[in-house]
Amino acid sequence: MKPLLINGEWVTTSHGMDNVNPSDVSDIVAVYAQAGRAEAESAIAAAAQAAPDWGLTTPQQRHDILHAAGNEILARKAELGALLAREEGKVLPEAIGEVNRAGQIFLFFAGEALRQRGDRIDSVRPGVGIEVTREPVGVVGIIAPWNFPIAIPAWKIAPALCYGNTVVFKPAELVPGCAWALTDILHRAGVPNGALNLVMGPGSVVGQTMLDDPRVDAISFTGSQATGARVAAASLPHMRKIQLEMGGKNPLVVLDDADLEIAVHAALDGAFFSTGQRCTASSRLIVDEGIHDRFVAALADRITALNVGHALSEDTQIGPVVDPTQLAQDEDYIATARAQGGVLRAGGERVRRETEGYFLRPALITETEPLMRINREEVFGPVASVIRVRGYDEALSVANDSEFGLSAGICTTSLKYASDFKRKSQAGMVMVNLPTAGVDYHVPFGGRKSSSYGAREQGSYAAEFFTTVKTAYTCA
Ligand code: UN1
Repeated sequence: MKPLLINGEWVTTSHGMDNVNPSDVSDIVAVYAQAGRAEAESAIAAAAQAAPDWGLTTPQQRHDILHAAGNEILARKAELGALLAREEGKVLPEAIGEVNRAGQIFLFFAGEALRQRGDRIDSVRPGVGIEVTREPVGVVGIIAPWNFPIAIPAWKIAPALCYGNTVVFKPAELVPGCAWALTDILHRAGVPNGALNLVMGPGSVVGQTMLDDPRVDAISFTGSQATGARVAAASLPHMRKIQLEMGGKNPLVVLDDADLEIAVHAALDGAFFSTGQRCTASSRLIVDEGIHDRFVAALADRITALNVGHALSEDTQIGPVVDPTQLAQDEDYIATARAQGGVLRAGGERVRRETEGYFLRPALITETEPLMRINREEVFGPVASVIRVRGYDEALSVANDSEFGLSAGICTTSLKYASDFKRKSQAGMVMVNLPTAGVDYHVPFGGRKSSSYGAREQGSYAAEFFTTVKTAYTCA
């Protein structure tokens, strides 16, 4: 059984959970220890105890640890990519790409540790000087989702440690493998005892213990809207800092003047790669009437030709859905969309392969209206809907008509429309002639409206969440 890490010790428990391969349910990756309330509390206590010393380490010490971890992740990307593909179902090239991203994130924050600086400002009063500096927040609880098993933990843990915080890390129950490997790498890279703790286990136990404990100073969460709301409500009584990344219903606008090949590729990649299981997925395709039929026909052909199958097979382009619950949800949304008048134009059927896995051909649903459920709620699977519009103004207004505001894209050859869309889109991230998903690791990530709450993740903007500002006055 793979153990928890608490206060620098590997700890086994009486409960273990199987990590099942969604491409082949007879393949168990490994068994992972499950923390109960007691283990979660020990992890929080250890993080609280380690916080003062870790917060006072030199930038060089933090740089060296993050740098060593980043280098090891990059050196092992083929092996870790295979583990990721096996436990989550992302195809191997995407999985290796994600591991690469995680490694780069650690190298970026290794550099950030050396670039921390403050401001020196003259007071409005004579003889008084002011220094503005950043300090660690303290103990950070990290609650990660299953869809990016190594990159999301990396982009939360790396800045947390970089800016001098200690961490209690709860990975998603479906993907303990990458979480364990990452923790092992950081532990061996020299993170001191208690500064990083790994507690696998259910949200209702481990997550809840973190929410209830006043020693947890901040929580960075990525996951569903419903759980995000619980994190927020439970954190308010503690006046705890929170950073929430939740859902999306990301629009990809295709105007009549778009390059058809670019638009079809942006939709195919944005909606269906990573089996559509990205909060940034291009799930609402908003298509101008002049290009609509050509776009839909070309996209449907590409969907039909996609090779859906085992994530580790060389010719697979789309891996399995992550688990039976998610598969049932995807199929429910397809059925509801059809019942409300949508037309299933391509895909949407289960695919049989040699191994038993959760294989679903990506679904394209046309003739949908903005108010249908398929255009309001996040599916989190390989399901995209098409809304036909007349011209740019209608496209913009349909794109913004959502409770979400994570990412938005437009395919056009017009500088005028591209510029206007970048300005008026009510999303945190805007893409021109690109899929809405697939972001860089060194720039801010996050959205508006119900998609996100709190400061941005990633890049140097991560300092907003993972530090607190101090203004110090001196009268000489
Ligand atoms: C990406 O699109 O490259 O959970 C990243 C998610 C997002 C990350 C998406 N937080 O899907």
